[in-house]
Amino acid sequence: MGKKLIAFMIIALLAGTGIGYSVLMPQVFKLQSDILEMKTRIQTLNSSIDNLKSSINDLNSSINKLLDSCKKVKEERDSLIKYFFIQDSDFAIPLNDNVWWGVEAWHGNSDSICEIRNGTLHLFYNGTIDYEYGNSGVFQGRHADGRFTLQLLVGGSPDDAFYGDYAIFPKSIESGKLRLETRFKIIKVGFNRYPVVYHPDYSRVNLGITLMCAINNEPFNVTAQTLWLDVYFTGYCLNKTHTWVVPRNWSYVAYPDDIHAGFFVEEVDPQDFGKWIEISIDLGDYISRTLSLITRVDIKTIRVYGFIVFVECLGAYVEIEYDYARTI
Ligand SMILES: [Ca+2]
Repeated sequence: MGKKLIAFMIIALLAGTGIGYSVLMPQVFKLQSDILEMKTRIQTLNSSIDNLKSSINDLNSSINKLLDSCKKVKEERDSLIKYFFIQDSDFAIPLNDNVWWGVEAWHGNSDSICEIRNGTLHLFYNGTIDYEYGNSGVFQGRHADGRFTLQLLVGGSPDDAFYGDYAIFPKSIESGKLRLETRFKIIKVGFNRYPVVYHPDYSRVNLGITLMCAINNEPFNVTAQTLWLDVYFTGYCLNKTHTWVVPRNWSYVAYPDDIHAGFFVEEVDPQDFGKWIEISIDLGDYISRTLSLITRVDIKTIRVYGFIVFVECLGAYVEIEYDYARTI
């Protein structure tokens, strides 16, 4: 007998006795129940997917709201930043008639020269003392010592600027927001005597602009901790025989009582004395970099009440002319 025939006979026998039905039916029920359960699980999964989708939408909407808030905060912060714009930046008005610039003469003496003539600021300082710096220069706004000229011109840009007591900067300023341009000529620099303070081996000459600032919400007066933020255009160390240029980007911070901090932003080689030097720097960047040097005080913002354009010496002398000093 063939195998096919035997199988047929067995199936016929099972069908005839009802055995096939009773054996297979529970499996069919089980399958149906499994299918039902799978359907339910798929429905649950679908509903979970819907819930997830809705959560994702909610999240997206929250993210958009947060982004909007960040944008608003940044816009508000930007509207709080006030730059200062230097008035009579070309040094066109003689000091006798000048309401913008006041004379700065720290440890001034009979040799000191501070005058505006022929469209330039002419400065000479002869540092004859050996125990402290002295300077010749002009200031604008309010001086830390209490003197003041007219208010500063402040604002987000020269077009929307107004007269105010101070410019305000956050600790970090975006690059490219505030530039300083100046043109000057160093006429002569020379050694007088060795100092008895700081460094006995060499005397010093610096020129630049110093911002006189209040820190955070602190007041600005002689008893407050004023920040003197120096942007030196160039500086020199001198002894009897040699003159060295202070390297570009050399920085310092000192906390004698007030805070003094700053950068040397350029180098003018002694062979270029007598030539006009033009400098254009990202002042906002140097302010930020200087503020990040100061670690002993937690600075959130500074207010610039005034600034000084100057030459200063310790045991040395310097004569220079500034053609202009402007912020843009
Ligand atoms: Ca000028």
